[in-house]
Amino acid sequence: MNSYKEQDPEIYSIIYDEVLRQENELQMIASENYASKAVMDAVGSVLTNKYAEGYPQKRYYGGCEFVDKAEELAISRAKKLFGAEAVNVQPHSGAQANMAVFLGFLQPGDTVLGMSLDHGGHLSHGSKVNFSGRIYNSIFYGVKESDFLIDYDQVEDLAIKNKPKLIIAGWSSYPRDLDYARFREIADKSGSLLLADIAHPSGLIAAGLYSDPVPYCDFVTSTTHKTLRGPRGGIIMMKEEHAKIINSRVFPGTQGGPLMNTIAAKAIAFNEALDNSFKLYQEQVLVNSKLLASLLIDSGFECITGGTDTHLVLLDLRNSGVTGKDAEKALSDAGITTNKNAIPFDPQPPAVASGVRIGTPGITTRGMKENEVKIIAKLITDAIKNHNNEKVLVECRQKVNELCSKFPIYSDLIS
Ligand code: DSN
Repeated sequence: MNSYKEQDPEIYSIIYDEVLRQENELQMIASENYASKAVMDAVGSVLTNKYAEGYPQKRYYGGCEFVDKAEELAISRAKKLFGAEAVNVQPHSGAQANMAVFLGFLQPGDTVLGMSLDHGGHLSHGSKVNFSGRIYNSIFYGVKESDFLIDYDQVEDLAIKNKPKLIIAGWSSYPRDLDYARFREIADKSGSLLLADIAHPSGLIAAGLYSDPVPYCDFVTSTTHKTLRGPRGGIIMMKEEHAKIINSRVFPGTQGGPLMNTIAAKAIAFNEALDNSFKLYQEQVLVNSKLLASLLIDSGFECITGGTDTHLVLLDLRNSGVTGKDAEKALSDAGITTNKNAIPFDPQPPAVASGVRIGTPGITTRGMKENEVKIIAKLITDAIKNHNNEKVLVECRQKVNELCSKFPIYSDLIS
């Protein structure tokens, strides 16, 4: 931090403010987490200087003898963590991991069946504003209006009728487990390849606390920075038979030089996730999210699906008289960072939305447990119910700051 304090005080001050924000406020965006100091140090290491196009032992540049070892270690640790036959650790993001699968096994115009974005899917699963919906023919399944659970019969009907080349099982705001065996059965009936995008639950999966897609899927993509708690990036797990094509679609297909600093940081994160303490952490993430859902329900809120099997809770604010946008702003004023989120069958446009997505990975990394979740549930309730009352929001913020000060996370970065 201090190395550029004098050289570039403007950027120094911006990063310092961000350190304070992350330290003093409750970070409850479900897709964010606090990476370890070791992970962040590796991202900021000299490996950022190294070009290494290609793969270990087959590079287009000299001087790769050490970064080769880092990538080999990242691959072997990821294989062990997820029980995968083959792994590519080079994707810069989850969306680019998905892109490599599309480019590897689909032709432009081929049909892809994914979860609809407004029911909890992801942009890169066929949205018209993304490459996946612009180049390919995307069709969507969703959840049932009665219980907000995935309509597997609809998945099957759509698959059999449209024979998609690829089916995607994955989500960014669905609070329940997935039935990968059922997805496999459907994919076999329709002759489709099956991709699981586990960007959100990958840490839970690594800890054995969410269904494991690896035995059922041709490809499993993930980000490395959400529940997995590594550096910002992507990864692809696959059957060995697909590795040659996938590797060639990552590089040179969609990317040039891999970010070797990030790959080393991924290796560190995978090692952290192989430790028993990571399982305990993920267990607490789930204890915290389930408790948060039940306390918010007790306070009069509705949660999509009535609870959660994951690290996230999706509040349904339709009957509360508050929009997702207003709730996000009130929570932010109270020092609790979340994001407004569409709920399935949302009457509001996405920029307003009727939901708020709240995640527990970040607070759990700070060491917060049931007692703190009780305080947080009360603060969330007070902030949303008093979204127009500045005095209450200021009081909530003071309580948030007090709570955070008892669970320091990056205090060594604060002078
Ligand atoms: N944008 C991420 C999320 O917040 O879920 C998914 O890529």
